[in-house]
Amino acid sequence: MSAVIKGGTIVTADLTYGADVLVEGGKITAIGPDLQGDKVIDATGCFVMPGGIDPHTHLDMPFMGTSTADDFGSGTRAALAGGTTMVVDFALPAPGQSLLDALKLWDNKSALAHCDYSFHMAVTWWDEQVFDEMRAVTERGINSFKHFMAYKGALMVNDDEMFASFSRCAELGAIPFVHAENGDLIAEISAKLLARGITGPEGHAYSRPTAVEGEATNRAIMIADMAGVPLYIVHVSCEEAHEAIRRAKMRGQRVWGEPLVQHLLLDESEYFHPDQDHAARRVMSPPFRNKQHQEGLWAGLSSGTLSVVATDHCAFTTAQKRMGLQDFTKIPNGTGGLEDRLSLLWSYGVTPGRITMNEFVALTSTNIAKILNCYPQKGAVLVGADADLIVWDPQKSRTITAEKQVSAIDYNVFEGWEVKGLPRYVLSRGTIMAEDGVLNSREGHGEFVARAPNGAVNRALSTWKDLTSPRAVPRGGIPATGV
Ligand code: DUC
Ligand code: ZN
Ligand code: ZN
Ligand code: ZN
Repeated sequence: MSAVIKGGTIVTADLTYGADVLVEGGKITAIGPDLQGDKVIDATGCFVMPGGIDPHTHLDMPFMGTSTADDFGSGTRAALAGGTTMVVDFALPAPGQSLLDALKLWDNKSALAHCDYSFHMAVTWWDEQVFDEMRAVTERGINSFKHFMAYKGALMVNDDEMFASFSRCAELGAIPFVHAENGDLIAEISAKLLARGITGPEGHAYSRPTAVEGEATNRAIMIADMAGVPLYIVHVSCEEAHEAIRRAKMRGQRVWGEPLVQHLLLDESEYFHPDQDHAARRVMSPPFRNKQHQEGLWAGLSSGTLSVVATDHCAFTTAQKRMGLQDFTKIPNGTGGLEDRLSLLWSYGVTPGRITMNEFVALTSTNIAKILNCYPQKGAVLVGADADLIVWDPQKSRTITAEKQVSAIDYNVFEGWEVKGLPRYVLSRGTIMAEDGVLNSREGHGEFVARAPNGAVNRALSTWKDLTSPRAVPRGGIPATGV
């Protein structure tokens, strides 16, 4: 059984052209004029693009005394409804838990997946066992390791642990990811705010000023340089962090920055809303910033200093958010966005001319597929690639509302936003999963996408510059475990 996507305009990260796409056995088998297939998928007036890849989700994740409300079932259905055909979720070992045990847990959770998925492995503690297990994790097809510089006393790793783990990533050809916020300072500032009687959600914004993100981003970049490893910085929300990435790139460091669609569009005024529920529902870390920071992020997307737009989809219900009614530090951190990322970025990025259609594809799919080393299986409209495709109708519009969403939560942080540009068809490995917003997907259809180690290692510039000095440390010369 073959299908041909007919009459559309193909948009990739670098080309825009009219052609049909033939799909057979889950793969793209031909691209060209006047192709024939058993079934015709009409793309007249539409753009044919690679399905979205959201590299930053937290599905069915225990966090802050509760668990995220979307699991791999509702989460991947929400993804497909909006045109995202692959998610990369974070396997999160509890401190002291074996990485491989955590992976087993995430393998079980992902049995519900309706679209393809992969994992990053979080490093939330450090010893010889973690060092050893990191190799086994890469052999399981995971080439990215996440580090939290915040969440002190829970997930946070210290600089020595981060340096050891980054050095191990360098040896394994894996990419470290960081949540860059200074967890020590956040804990101090939060305690001071609570002591002064600032307990509401606005305290969350006060407790995490842009400086704590900028400081941590600079620190992570310099540690990555000393370890001689590339670095991926998740949820870049402010100019201080963005500026650190710009400078690192100019120095010749391979560093990528990922803003979220929420930070591009929502600002800090949300935390000062008179309705406490409204504000608490928008509590995530880092918090939303002011308009100047937003403009900086948009500029980074068009100039290429920021590489990927994700969501950090981490959805909690209003009831869960109310756990922090008396104390903002107890509001589970996280917002949704998986379902609306593409239509929002199209409507508020492509339509007003902030980014081009080709940049849209790069930012939502192709760039991250390359970074994570699953390109061109994913993120491409090429013969041989997986037929994860969207037929995108630029005329189709709707108003975002929780009432009609797939995500399991009872609100949407973009409630009332108008979008124009939505998928007409969403295909996962050649099968139509959604048509005009109506899902026809299947639990268990989603497959794990294995990703080999990435060849894109960095030389440590800090060492390289000093190579002639007697104090120079050759790359790899510092024992990775520190013992
Ligand atoms: N930030 C969030 O808002 N939620 C999950 C974890 C994170 O870093
Ligand atoms: Zn984070
Ligand atoms: Zn409200
Ligand atoms: Zn996250």
